[in-house]
Amino acid sequence: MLRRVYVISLLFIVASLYLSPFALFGKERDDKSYRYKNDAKFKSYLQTHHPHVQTENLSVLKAPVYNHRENATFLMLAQNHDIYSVLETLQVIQDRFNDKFNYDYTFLNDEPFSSDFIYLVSSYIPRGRVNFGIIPKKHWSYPSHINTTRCAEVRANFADIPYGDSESYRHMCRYYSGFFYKHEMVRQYQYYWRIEPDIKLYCDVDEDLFKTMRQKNKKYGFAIALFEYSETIPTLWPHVIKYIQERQLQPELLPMLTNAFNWYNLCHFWSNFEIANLDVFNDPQYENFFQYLDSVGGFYYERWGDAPVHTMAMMILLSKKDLYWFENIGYTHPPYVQCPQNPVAYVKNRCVCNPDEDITLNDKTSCNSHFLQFLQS
Ligand SMILES: Nc1nc2c(ncn2[C@@H]2O[C@H](COP(=O)(O)OP(=O)(O)O)[C@@H](O)[C@H]2O)c(=O)[nH]1
Ligand SMILES: [Mg+2]
Repeated sequence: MLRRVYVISLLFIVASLYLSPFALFGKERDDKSYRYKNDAKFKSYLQTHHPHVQTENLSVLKAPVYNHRENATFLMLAQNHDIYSVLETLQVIQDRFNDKFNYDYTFLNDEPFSSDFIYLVSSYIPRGRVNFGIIPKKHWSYPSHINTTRCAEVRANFADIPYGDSESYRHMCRYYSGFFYKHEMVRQYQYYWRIEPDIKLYCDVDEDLFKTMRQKNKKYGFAIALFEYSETIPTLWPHVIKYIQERQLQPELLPMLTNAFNWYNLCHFWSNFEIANLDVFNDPQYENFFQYLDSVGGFYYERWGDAPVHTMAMMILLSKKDLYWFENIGYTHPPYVQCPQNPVAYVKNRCVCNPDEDITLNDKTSCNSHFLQFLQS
């Protein structure tokens, strides 16, 4: 009798490893999640829920993952028409890194994702959870204190600078500056790795970079660092200095961003690659900083990018020991490349980039060596 109880308990435990708790206990499944079992069922699910009625966030649960992972997700903002560039990004991320580690993905969009986008992306990712989130309208539109007539005039005058005439680009930069971490699908994670359509990894990544972040107690990790177009941020630095002085802050990292004329040196972490601990963004001090920047209107009256904003926020909130340069990552977001210089790492990690094209060595176009000198001083 006792043996039978043992066998039945064992079977129950084994079954619970393979089936969802809902299947075991017959509970209703959360309707924002879909367990992806087969193509035909998934397609018919999407047909009834998408594209016209995706009013809610959707999580697609692929094959379960049992290896020990950090609580982390890839994060990508994308539009439906980006689908094939998104798949190219997924190909390199999966092949070079994530087939080993099986981290979740979170895709966000200011419009509902199409059923094609959801189907193709979910089909490509073999394991884990894939989140498709809708950005709330109030996070992707003008705040009430902004004068939209003035915005339109600014856009017309900024036509000569990159994205200077774009309204959606400004919403995007403001979203990445002050809202992405508030999205309910992002809030469930501790770390994120930002990716974009059309980026590439040039080398295998055998190390779990999220684990590296935790074990080294790092808060913000970067790859390429560049100079910002000064025309996009005429008043950002004076505002940030005012913010610092009014609060009598003494940021340890202030010299990292200050030039010989005591002005902003234009250096910033190129934020299309970021691996960070979300606690930094959820810190009330970050919120306070963002609210201040938002109140003065520079996201719309100029064209402040999220990259200098993140960099300046990190300058205010963090210290040297919190920052981490992912030196051995082979990475590109066109047109710039980071290609590992260490020949042993290059061969071991099966890199395919040209080391001579590495921008991080070039002091005229990149801020990496400046940052590094400061961080190691
Ligand atoms: N959903 C959505 N995503 C956007 C929009 N504009 C840009 N993005 C995303 O925001 C990120 C940065 O935009 P991108 O066009 O690559 O800017 P760049 O890297 O500065 O040239 C990318 O992940 C884009 O897919 C938009 O209007 N809607
Ligand atoms: Mg981009």
